[in-house]
Amino acid sequence: MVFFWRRKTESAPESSSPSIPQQEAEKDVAEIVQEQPSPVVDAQPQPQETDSESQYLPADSEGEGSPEERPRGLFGKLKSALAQRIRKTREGLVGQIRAVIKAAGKVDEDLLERIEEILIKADVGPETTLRIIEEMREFEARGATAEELIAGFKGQLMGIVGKDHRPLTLPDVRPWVVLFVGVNGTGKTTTIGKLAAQLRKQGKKVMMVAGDTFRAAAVEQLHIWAERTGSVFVSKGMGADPAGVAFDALTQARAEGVDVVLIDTAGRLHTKTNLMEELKKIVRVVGKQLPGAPHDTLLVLDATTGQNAISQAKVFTEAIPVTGIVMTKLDGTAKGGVLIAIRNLFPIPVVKIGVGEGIDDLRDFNPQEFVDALFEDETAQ
Ligand SMILES: Nc1nc2c(ncn2[C@@H]2O[C@H](COP(=O)(O)OP(=O)(O)OP(=O)(O)O)[C@@H](O)[C@H]2O)c(=O)[nH]1
Ligand SMILES: [Mg+2]
Repeated sequence: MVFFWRRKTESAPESSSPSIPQQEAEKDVAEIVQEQPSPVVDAQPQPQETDSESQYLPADSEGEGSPEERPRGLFGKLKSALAQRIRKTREGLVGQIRAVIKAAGKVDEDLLERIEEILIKADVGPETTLRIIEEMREFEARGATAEELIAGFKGQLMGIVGKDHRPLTLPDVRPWVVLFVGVNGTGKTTTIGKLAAQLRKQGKKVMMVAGDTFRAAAVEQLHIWAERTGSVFVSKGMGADPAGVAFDALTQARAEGVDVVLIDTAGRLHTKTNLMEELKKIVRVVGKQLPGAPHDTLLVLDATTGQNAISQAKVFTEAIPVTGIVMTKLDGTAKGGVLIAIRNLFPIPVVKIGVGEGIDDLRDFNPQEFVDALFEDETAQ
């Protein structure tokens, strides 16, 4: 499998993208300038069948997590906060593997089969599980002890999630334009709100752009986050052409000296080709308006969807140049193993993780800290 990944910088303007020809970008911009202000809708609204509108409001919690995720007493306080948040994945993945290794006492084929089962159940995915098991066979071949296998497993995970890691950093460009993409309900808007809060704390002037023009509630949800974080809010209401909204927003951002522009997009089904075309159009238009932009395109994936996140990553990375992944909802799910699969299959760094609904529940993804948290051992204390 070959996946397309490219980190765009100002020195790598839009013309370097094979999927965004210059002519197309010029045509899009000409269209937008001509068509405004009449709204253009070239995709069907995505019905929100199961979600109540209230779920789109920012959570009141300030990152405390659910009671079961909170550290309990002195013992709990010894645990790292991250280990608490990813408790279910930690127990379902490393906890169980550690238990079967300890119970087996020796490394043999039977043990490797049990480990394989646990990895699959923890959503590490077939390809990545196979890779891990193949590497573990080498431990079996040289008669490794149970302890050596556990330590080796930690090294394997670190090798996968740490490979080509790159944190999300503010580049030396102004405005820094970040586009958020991902299917319905993964946490794009919430992540924009949380990231804006972090950037505001650093004294940055932040603009939020309502590029999800399918639902009135989506625009309002972003508006609430903008007010809550003291960010500039740009919207042209429901039904407006998202590329047009982004185009105007960048004009305003440059005029007002905005440091960071965060563009929200609709959570669309990746199976709808016209919707992916619309994302491509946003990328083209933004790049035409400001060469090098979007400087980062972050794909937001929901850990609770397990293996679906992999097919989403495939579709989005093939359509547009994704520079980083945000994996949300790692709190409260046992499916967090999908992060390992994603890192094994895509040469795209996970830059942020969502560990709760609160404004402070977005963390930098630090591979070492993540693996250490997965390996925190309650039974050892
Ligand atoms: N537990 C938990 N919930 C989260 C996290 N991130 C987002 N959510 C919740 O997920 C739900 C959907 O989040 P949104 O930000 O609206 O998702 P979206 O991708 O913008 O959705 P659409 O606009 O429909 O495409 C909300 O209830 C959020 O509070 C997270 O890290 N942990
Ligand atoms: Mg949204």
